[in-house]
Amino acid sequence: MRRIPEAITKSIYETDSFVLLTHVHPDGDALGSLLGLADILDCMGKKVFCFLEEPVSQLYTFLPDCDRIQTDLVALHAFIRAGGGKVIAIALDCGDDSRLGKYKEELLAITPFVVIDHHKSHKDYGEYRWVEPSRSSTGEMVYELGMALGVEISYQSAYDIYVAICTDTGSFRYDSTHARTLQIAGELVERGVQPAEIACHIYDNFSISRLKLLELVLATMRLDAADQIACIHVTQDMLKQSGAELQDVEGFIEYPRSLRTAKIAVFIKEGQNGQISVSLRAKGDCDVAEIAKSFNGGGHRNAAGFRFSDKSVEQVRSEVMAVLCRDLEGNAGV
Ligand SMILES: [Mn+2]
Repeated sequence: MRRIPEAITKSIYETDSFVLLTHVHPDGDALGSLLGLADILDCMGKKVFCFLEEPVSQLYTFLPDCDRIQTDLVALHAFIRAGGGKVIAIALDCGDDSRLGKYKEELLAITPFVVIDHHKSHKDYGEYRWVEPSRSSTGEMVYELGMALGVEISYQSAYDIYVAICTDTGSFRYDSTHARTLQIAGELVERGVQPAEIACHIYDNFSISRLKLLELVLATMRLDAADQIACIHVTQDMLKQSGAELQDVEGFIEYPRSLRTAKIAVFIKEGQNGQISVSLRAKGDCDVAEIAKSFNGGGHRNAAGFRFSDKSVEQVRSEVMAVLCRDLEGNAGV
């Protein structure tokens, strides 16, 4: 485990106002890290502005403090002005500055710009960076940062950080789960976090429309490479038919991934405006980060993704499946 760059802890001590940011379409790690760090900074008596370009997905509104996240750019500018130019931006769990969203340029203009991330395919941006791909989650790093800053982690922060770690490790199942990950989770539980309560919010919280959407999506499953690749997809039509939203598909890729023979799970999502995004999950020693990179995407060894804007779901599927089949063949017998 690497040391936290001193420039980061030093500038946190010396600054009063913080803008916290994360990637677009934030997942549990993004939101948990953001809110967990916000609470740590609160405890240090700092002023904190949590900014997202869109409201939090209803999958995560159970996070008790998620209503502190603001989407108002005018309020953000007012906060920066009030800070008298001495404001730090901290981007959490964002491996690529293009994922900061549509206000990227304005956000990057805040200096110093600090980046805390664990993506394997991390692209360098910002002044101060603490990037550790071996970490299970950015939430784990936020916990270490809180410790390094000498802050007593509150129940609130512990809750947020636990959600971050739990979601990014698939409930401590992925191979990014290390002894330190579980140690930290244990320390969070000692601070009052109840794993069963959080698991209930994350996993046993489907709406009827979401479950209907799952039914439609699972019906699209196609297998290839002797059942080693399992591919599902979702279309705008299915969203209409079920009454669900695209954000409801979070976690659906776990189903093709759960197939005994599957080495790679693929999930193709048709967004609005013809955007197609592809998520990949790998089991064992398959490295999907490299494959995602070849499609101009990124991610981790076991979880990665990329996007297209000018192809149909069918075109994307045949193209991606062909590359994955070749990749599996290439690795056969190694
Ligand atoms: Mn993450």
